[in-house]
Amino acid sequence: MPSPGGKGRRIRVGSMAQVMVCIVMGSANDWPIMQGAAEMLARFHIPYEVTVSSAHRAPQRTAALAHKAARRGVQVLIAGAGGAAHLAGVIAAETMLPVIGVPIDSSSLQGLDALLATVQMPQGVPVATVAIGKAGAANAGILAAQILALQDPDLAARLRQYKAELAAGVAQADATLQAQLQVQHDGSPASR
Ligand code: RP5
Repeated sequence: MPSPGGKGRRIRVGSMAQVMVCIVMGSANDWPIMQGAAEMLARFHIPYEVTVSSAHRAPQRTAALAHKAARRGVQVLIAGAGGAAHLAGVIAAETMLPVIGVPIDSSSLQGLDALLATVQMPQGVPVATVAIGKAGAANAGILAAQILALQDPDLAARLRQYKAELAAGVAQADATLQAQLQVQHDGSPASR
């Protein structure tokens, strides 16, 4: 997928299908992190779009984007920002769609500032805040998929398959570790 950019332009993936998830970033520089959310949505065959907007640098653009999202058929918004990260909160203030916030570690505080700014919403305006950085971005994509799967049995099946693969990976990692430990044990003087 190309880097997102261009004035007022949204990169759209799944061209013939209705966009279900809108990924918004405070800066195009957030893309290397937010790409993780896009990759998860693609993995689950969810049509999405990516755009840049900023709560501080482009407040009107951000409000308009949030206002129009539901009318355009978007069902979940993912907002990633760093520093004094108000993007997810401002979007949540302007829409009834679920908003997932990704704190990005782009400042000298390594994302702790973005985490607190994203998670500490006042009562009445929730933002589902995930972990700082890459794991959070990937989890935002998975969480969006889980929300959409409530109304989509095929998507739910793809998510179940993904979780089964995660569990199989853990079992495989343990089997590999046990084999290594066994070799070490068999080679130790005490076992001879
Ligand atoms: C935030 O400020 C953005 O989300 C980004 O993480 C950070 C720095 O933005 P740039 O100055 O790199 O555009 O609003």
